Amino acid sequence: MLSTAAGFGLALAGAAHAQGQLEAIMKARGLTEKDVLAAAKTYVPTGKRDDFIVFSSGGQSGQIMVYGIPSMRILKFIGVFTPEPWQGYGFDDESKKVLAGGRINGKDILFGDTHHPAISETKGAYDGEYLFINDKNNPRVAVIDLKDFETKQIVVNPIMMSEHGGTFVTPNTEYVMEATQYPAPLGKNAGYVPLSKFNEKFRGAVTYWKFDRKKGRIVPEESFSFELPPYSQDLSDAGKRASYGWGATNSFCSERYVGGIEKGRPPFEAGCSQKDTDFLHLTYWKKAVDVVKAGKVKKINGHDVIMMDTSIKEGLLYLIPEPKSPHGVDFSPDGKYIIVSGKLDTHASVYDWAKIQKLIKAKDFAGKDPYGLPILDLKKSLHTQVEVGLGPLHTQYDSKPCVVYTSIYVDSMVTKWDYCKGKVLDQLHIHYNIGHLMTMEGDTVEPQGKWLVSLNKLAIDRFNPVGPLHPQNHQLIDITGDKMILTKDMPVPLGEPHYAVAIRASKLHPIVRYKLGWNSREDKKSEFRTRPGREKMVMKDGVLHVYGTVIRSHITPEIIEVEQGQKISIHLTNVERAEDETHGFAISGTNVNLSIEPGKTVSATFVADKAGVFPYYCTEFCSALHLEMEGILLVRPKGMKAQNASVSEGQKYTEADYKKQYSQNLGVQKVIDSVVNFIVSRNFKDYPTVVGLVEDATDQLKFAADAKKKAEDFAAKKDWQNATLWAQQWFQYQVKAADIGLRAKTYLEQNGAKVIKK
Ligand code: CUK
Ligand code: CUA
Repeated sequence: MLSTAAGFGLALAGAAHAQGQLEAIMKARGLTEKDVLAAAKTYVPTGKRDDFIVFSSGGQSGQIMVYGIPSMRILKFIGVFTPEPWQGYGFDDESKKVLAGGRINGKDILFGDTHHPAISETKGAYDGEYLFINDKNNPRVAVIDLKDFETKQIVVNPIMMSEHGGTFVTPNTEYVMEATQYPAPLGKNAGYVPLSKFNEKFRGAVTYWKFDRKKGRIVPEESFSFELPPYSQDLSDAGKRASYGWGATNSFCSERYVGGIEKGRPPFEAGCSQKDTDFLHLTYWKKAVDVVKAGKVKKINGHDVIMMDTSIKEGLLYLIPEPKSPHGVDFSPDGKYIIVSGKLDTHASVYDWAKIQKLIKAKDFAGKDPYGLPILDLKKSLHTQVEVGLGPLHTQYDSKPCVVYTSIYVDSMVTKWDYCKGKVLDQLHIHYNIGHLMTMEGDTVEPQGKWLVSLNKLAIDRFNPVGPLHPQNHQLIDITGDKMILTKDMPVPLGEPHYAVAIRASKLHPIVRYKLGWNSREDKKSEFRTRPGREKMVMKDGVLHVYGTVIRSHITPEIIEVEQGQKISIHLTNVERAEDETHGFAISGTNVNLSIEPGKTVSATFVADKAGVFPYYCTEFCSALHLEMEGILLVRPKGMKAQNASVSEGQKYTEADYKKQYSQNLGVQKVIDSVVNFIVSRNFKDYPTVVGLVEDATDQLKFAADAKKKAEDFAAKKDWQNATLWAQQWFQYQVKAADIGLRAKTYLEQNGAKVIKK
């Protein structure tokens, strides 16, 4: 045994050795102390988890990217507007239905230009239940359930032709905001209107989509919009606390310029930046709900729209000038201030909500816009303006009171400043041309501080070159001290993320498996769910329905034979209860590709229009015999009779083969028994992970006993072929049970399980 002193000496020597090693590595790799500190702050050791989870827009990939902070490790790309093969999204019938919800005039739109994700809120704080994101181009909104990180719904805006100011949720997720970008006549089928009618016929709008929390879906019939002037509306934000009940949407091009460079007119960029100010729109959604209920709306394409005249009469819509080509609009956590930045101005403007409300109450207006909307006086609404840098865009809030961060596009910089006192605190260069930025829960009533991510548009020289199309660059910045410290770069290789939101990881509670036979896209038991042993094929209305199961390591059925031209609907249920035992299913040359997570039931419907032999298999390396997780689709030419069902196998088995396998299995059983003894003599029930594994192993042992019985029955009939094959199958189940049992045993050993008396 070591004496204490000797042990202490060894530890010291060890520390000195490690120090020497660290220095050697720093020298060899040319790392500074600053680099090593940044690495130490952000490194998440293997097996450890991140503190915050980011949901980032995937830009024109139409997906959402999920990653951790501080590690910046990517966890998932969620298919939203775009098919995503790994998740089977857009391949199985269930998710095709979700994508079909996003069809426009009957046309599949299989991409989206995602900009702004929003996490559902309760009392203005993230609750971690749902996620929303918009599609600027088409324009649509999607709902993602954070129980399983799957897209559940896509709704098409009924009146807009383009949008940008979405998605932003009201403080209890009563509504999800979506505002237009480029004006057009309202109504999806408004048809052609010449540009000479721009001022009279073109319009903007802001839609308040009603969200039903219980169902987890947007309810289009209970949603409504405000008609807005044909300015190019831009971003939105929902008021909170002091400003609860209101929404803000800013705009550019209030000049209402219509372009025409090909006719010798100055281009849009000149015509749209003529005036010194554009307009911030304030919409009083809380009161508007009653106005809609009272029926004071116009139905456009079946959708309730509050026209500008009504808004004026009811006091629902106000304008405030904002300098110059503004972009971001962000309410402070207490809702008492709104910060707006002008892209062509060096200032950020801080509006005072109390002053705004006073002006509205006193009907103290500076004038009217061409549509009669009341305009509040800029100076009288302002708290302060601060010079933050050239091309300020977006602002996020710190956990420290009055502290904010604004992205400065042209200067490639983040400016940290105090919006109460109106002074700049710090500036940090980023690489390069920052768009949005994000602090932890920084757009809620309780920002968490700690980290800031700079979502840069350009990466230029930061990474190993991969051709002319560069990845974007997300940079992680430590904001705990007075000075911002840049710690890490992360290439984003899928599209241009505009905005991202970060939630404390402990607020998310995703499931690890579905209830058995689950239609995840509709959140209910699938009508096609199938239990093991109940697999069947049924012809119904001319469609061959295959009710199958998948479990390590087989697909049931293994052979499907049809006549050419047959419509087939394959419904597969993953009957695994284990964590992380997803199976895939793909058939050669058919575009059938499924992802079947534990418990899930999914379907693939297709016409077997070509005669031939089409192997199918599991696409996830799920077990030692994953490659054997296979089957065959046989498509007979039209009119050809089915051959008799006998199969010719390559291998013949004898009584000796059977006995050899049988005795081997008995040996394996002894090993399994010893593992089982180890587990049940420990307090394994205190470990949910192990309880799950034990359930799984118990299943496998049941299957093993079943196969053993079949082997013995065939042996009794001296059918050595089937007896040996079933003995082999019995062995397969044993291997799986042993594999799971050993995982459970290791877990118990590593987590200090105690021996209990039996
Ligand atoms: S936007 Cu892209 S940088 Cu769509 Cu929010 Cu500002
Ligand atoms: Cu299931 Cu591979």
